[in-house]
Amino acid sequence: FLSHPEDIGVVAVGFSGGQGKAGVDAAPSALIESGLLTQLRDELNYKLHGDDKVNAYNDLVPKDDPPFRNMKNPGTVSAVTQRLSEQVYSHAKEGRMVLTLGGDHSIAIGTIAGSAKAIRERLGREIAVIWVDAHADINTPETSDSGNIHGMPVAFVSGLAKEEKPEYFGWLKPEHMLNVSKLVYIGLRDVDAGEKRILRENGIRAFSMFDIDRYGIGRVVEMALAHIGNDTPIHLSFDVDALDPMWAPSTGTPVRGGLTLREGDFICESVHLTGNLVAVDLVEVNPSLAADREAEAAETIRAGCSLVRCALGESLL
Ligand code: HAR
Ligand code: MN
Ligand code: MN
Ligand code: MN
Repeated sequence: FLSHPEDIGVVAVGFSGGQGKAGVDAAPSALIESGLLTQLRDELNYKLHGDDKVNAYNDLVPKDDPPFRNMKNPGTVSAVTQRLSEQVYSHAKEGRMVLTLGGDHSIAIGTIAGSAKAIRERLGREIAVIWVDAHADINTPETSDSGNIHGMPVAFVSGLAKEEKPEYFGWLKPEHMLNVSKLVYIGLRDVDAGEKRILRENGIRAFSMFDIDRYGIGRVVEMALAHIGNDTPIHLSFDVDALDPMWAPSTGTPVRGGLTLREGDFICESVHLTGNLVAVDLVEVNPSLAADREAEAAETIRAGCSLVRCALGESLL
């Protein structure tokens, strides 16, 4: 599905407004400083497009951004994700793979909107999304207890949460949307009651940690890919908190009982092997959140780099 499989559009999103903890905006520069882009260039031989500069989007932050329908920072998150959707779209419409380094998971509103629109225009196809996460991030503003938009991105890009006002995600149009029948989750273990109802009522395919224990990661990935179908462009949205805190402690909402790093890498490798990957997000790395800060942040950054390299084919022999 890529016309330039050796080209990657990189978007570095230094944004934390989808949740309350500072620091997740520093992730892209930490990932880049640890050598991720150099490795993609020199070891995996990709040609990278888009500058290594981290977008802070400060020009988009409204002076006053009061809560709306229970959402925190709604105007900011809407404006940033709208701009991001245009950045992702401009790479994807050239037939490049798009790699987005977050930032909190609210940014997936922009990345999915941008790739869905580009793939529709270029190929007349709908994308599938593999969402790897401890959380389902499918709250509507009304079902969310926290009001944090990083718990709502899937609801907005799938149209389950609707809003007309353009300054509050009303800019999302049908061409940006993800069909929930093409969504599959892996790694869930902390899902709110309202989210469970949404998953059930919409028949959304989800593999929890229970399924991974029961079937093993190999069969789970096989079933997830079978659900999507083997001729479908795939957008992989990987929240580092899908990994167990043993491997990724520096993240805003760690949940014990998660994936091993090896299981996370396996998911990424398997998706790479389909040959259908068109976009990757890596989100929720927060280098400033850790008890033993330096060591734990470094461990989390290392894990994030490993996931991205695996998604881009590093382990192919
Ligand atoms: N479900 C909770 C909420 O809506 C927790 C949000 C999830 N946090 C994340 N996203 N890191 O995966 O607030
Ligand atoms: Mn080319
Ligand atoms: Mn998430
Ligand atoms: Mn999460």
